[in-house]
Amino acid sequence: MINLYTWATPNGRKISIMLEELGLDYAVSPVDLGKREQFSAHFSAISPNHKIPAIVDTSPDSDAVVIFESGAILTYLAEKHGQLLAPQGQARYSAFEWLHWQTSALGPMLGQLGFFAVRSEEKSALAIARFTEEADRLLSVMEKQLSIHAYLAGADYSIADIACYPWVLAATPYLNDVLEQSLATKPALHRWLQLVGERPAVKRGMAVPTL
Ligand SMILES: N[C@@H](CCC(=O)N[C@@H](CS)C(=O)NCC(=O)O)C(=O)O
Repeated sequence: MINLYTWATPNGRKISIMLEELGLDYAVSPVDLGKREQFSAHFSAISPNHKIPAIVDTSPDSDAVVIFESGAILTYLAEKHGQLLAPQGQARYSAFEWLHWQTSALGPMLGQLGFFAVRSEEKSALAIARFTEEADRLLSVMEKQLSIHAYLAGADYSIADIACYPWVLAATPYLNDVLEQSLATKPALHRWLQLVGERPAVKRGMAVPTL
């Protein structure tokens, strides 16, 4: 059985989508970030960076595994089950490119933009301009890729799409004030959002955790 430590955020939902896509039985342990449960002794032993998502896999078919960082978890699950990641060649490494691009660039930039433009009481024009510009640049990179290929890593849906989808979906309403113009000029991105969003496993994964 896999135990998923998660919360109602884009990073957490990447993993519930993946588990739903694979059709695995899993338990959900909500980590209430508002109550600072990410700093509890129990969770710190699983995720020393104090962030969700993390998994503990005690399935009888392999040795017990504990993993934090969404990119590592997606790679582990894809390799273990031989799905959603090409076994070799360009498609495999394209999936890794976009997966790492998401965790190192798209996620952090949209996260910082959300902090400065929405959550922070003090509004810094310089910070908002900087992160809006960078978020727009990244979304344009994605738009270009998706205007050439059906999915981020090429012709097939992969862990790269799973990593990016909850972030782009969240940005469309949450960051609409600052990204409206950017999002309005990205038809391929909207095509992809709809294509990925209509998958039954994605719908189920986006509803985890139930609060
Ligand atoms: N690079 C990490 C980022 C994880 C992350 O930022 N998680 C957020 C929720 S979306 C979190 O746990 N925040 C708690 C905190 O910052 O205290 C990943 O991809 O797993």
